[in-house]
Amino acid sequence: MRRALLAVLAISTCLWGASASRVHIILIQGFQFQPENLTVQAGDTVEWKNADIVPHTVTSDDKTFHSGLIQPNHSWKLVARTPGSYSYSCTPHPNMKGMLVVGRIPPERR
Ligand SMILES: [Cu+2]
Repeated sequence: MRRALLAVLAISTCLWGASASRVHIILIQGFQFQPENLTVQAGDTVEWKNADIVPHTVTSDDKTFHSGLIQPNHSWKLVARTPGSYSYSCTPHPNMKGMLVVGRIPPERR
């Protein structure tokens, strides 16, 4: 009886953990960020994967984040901690633009 209760507790802890923070993938392909606009929650991880044959960067206009050159077939991860709207672009190709919105964690997920 007691063992069953512990098992239930363990499972619910795992489920809560899975919904508390997520990993979002943005593909860099054809000189575009896909998706171009992404909204995540604070604490989530965003991973940009470069599927092109040239290096790109992920650089926010306000310089909050800058990936450095992401080589082809490499990726760069950011843990989005501070809520806000961040427009970003690629330094070598300024016409490549994206928007990352970091929302606050809703009370039910705290
Ligand atoms: Cu680029």
